[in-house]
Amino acid sequence: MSTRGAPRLRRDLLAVYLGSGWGNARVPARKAPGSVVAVTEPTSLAGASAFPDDVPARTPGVDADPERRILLAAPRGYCAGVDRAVDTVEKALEHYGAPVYVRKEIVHNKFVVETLSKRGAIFVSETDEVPEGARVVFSAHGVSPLVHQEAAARNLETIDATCPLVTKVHKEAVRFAKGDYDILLIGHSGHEEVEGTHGEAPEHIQIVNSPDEVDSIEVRDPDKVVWISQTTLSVDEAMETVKRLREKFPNLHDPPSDDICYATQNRQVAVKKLAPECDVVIVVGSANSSNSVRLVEVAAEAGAGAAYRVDKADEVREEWVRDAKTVGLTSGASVPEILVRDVITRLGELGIGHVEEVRTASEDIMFSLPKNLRADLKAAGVQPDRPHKVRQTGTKGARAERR
Ligand code: 2E4
Ligand code: SF4
Repeated sequence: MSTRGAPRLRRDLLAVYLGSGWGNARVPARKAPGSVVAVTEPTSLAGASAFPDDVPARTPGVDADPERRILLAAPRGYCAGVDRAVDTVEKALEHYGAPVYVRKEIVHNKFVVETLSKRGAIFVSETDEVPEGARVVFSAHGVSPLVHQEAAARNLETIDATCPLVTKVHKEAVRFAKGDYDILLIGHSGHEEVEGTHGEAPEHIQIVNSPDEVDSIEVRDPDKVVWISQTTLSVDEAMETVKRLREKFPNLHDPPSDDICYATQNRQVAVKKLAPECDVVIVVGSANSSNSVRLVEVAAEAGAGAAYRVDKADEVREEWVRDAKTVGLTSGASVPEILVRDVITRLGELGIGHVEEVRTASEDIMFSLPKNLRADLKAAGVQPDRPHKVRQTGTKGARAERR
């Protein structure tokens, strides 16, 4: 079976983008032809991060007030780990055929999950819902070793779409557990990523949900304690927790590199920059998306008049923006750009038609597909359309601003 659908789709979408007009242009108050909203359901959801997002969409035909504007955050939307995970499910469907089982939501976005379901993905909560011997994809958030064992016991063909930056944190946990450290995992209990990381060394790891929990933590040896974290936390809140931990354990060890990933940091830096100028900030993302919810909090803390999360354009309420001169707009790492474009259109219909981009970093990162899927595609003669090695560049923007 061919996997050429995705590249074809990219050209389709690129044509839509090119047709939508570039630049921070003031939009005349008239119906514009070639509206980007025509595409509500793309052929593929992967590859969005490959699109240039350095210029905003032009708002289609509206009676827009030129004095009212949208500040569009960049970077926003898909990160490299999400793009890879979504591409993994799409390529698995194309190559092996439906159904392909997926343990948990591949990423925490309703539209992505609904769209992939329509194409033949079956989302399950646990591996025991997958028929013996069937193929199952593990989500971008990662799984504990126990889940791998359960899958092996049922002879499942697994494809692991865990983001490499989550895997990096798992490896840190294993290494520090081997060194017999007490590991303090800053993150939200119950979140899939935290469950997966915790499962690497449950006897060594304690979860710290917030700065206030620090007081009640007890360790075996205060000189042999290390902190690690979930990848999608608020940087400021996590640093507050670390500060409190260090007050309690002055010899607290740091992880070898940032666990809060480049994408989380970059999106927070961008929304922080625009929030003080905004009467309201709208974040596109699903309710269970940790990084999207953090963007709402970060926007509010950085001075936005108000901040709201929406899954899709029709959730934007007229009263939120009725008196707004400046509306900030961003999206979480699991959000396809098409949903942001729809919100721009909705805001245009509400009279806000001038789009300005606020860019704080550029990203140039792409992760290769999971190894066994890549091998199967190669054996079938399918050309990969992404690198074979993990490439990580472009993360310095966020770090430079934070430190
Ligand atoms: C894996 C790790 O973790 P969060 O709830 O923010 O996940 P979401 O699926 O919304 O974003 C992608 C992702 C996946 C982030 N980190
Ligand atoms: Fe990976 Fe970061 Fe994206 Fe999570 S937000 S999937 S850790 S790149």
